[in-house]
Amino acid sequence: MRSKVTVVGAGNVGATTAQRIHQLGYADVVLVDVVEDLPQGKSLDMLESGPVTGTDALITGSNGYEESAGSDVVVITAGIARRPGMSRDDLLLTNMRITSAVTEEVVKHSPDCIILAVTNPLDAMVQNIFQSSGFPRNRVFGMAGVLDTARYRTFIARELNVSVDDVQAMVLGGHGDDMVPLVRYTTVGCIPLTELLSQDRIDSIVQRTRDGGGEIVALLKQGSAFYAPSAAITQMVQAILLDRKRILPGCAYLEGEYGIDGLCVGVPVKIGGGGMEQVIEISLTDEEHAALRSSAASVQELVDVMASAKAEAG
Ligand code: A3D
Repeated sequence: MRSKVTVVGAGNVGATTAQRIHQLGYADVVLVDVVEDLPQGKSLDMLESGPVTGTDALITGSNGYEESAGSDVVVITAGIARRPGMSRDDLLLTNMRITSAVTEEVVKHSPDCIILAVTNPLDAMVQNIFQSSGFPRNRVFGMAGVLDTARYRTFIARELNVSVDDVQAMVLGGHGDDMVPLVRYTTVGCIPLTELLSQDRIDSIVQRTRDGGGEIVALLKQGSAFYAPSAAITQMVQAILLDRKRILPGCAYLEGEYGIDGLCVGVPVKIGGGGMEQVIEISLTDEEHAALRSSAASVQELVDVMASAKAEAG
């Protein structure tokens, strides 16, 4: 029996994610969106690629949640994407309302699922989905660090003209301008990055990583990145479905780890069949720790804005 994965939001990220997961062949996929006929059309198109790509997995589109019932994993990409000149904060309250409504349906139809949140602003949406779901923290977490790390690894591999496979790295913190690439833990074929590149070059790669989302938005003119994001989501979904126990950066609800309590922040986690099975605590220098705290403070500001809006709405 194949696993079942629902992807909510059939836009650029959701549809590309559905395509990647469907093509793996070991999970049936349900694609949900509010736009009439859109998820049905995209799913049928993907289903018809099966004979060519060699997958027997099913993929179905829907404007409701009945078809999604009993999903093992639900990926939430529903929301409004960031447009040029728009800050992540502008998206906050609209996407909060969208993700709250989506979560209610997901919990009703798939009470045992693992939710992977993707909608921006990521950390705040993970917090909102976690609180709205009532699920334990291992079953609600977010994708951002795998994407940020992929960008960082790409820039390092291109700079040194080496395989991306040999660049090991981890980006922590919130998915925003104050993310925390851990240069001290970055290695290339086991060699510390600091032995291979000057501080100036490292600083410029770190800055380009921080600006990575904006760089794509500026080039695309409309919409935001989706190829690398969907690859990152698929890696996390695979880690769950195949119980791989991968150590990856993920946005998790912290309960005192790293001195942060009651907030969703990007940290190293173990991902397997149980979802976010463990928060991995690594030692940080005072400077790295201060950067993580400052990143968490930015997330807290958004969480406070959401709490005020919810209180006002009664
Ligand atoms: P887009 O192509 O606009 O797709 C969003 C889809 O969500 C649209 O098809 C909408 O119709 C749909 N939608 C809106 N409201 C609902 C609802 N209530 N129920 C179901 N579907 C709904 O955007 P995108 O696919 O490019 O991006 C999706 C989200 O992911 C945005 O919030 C992005 O900012 C975010 N994103 C996050 C990352 C991270 O690394 C965290 C990366 C890329 C995109």
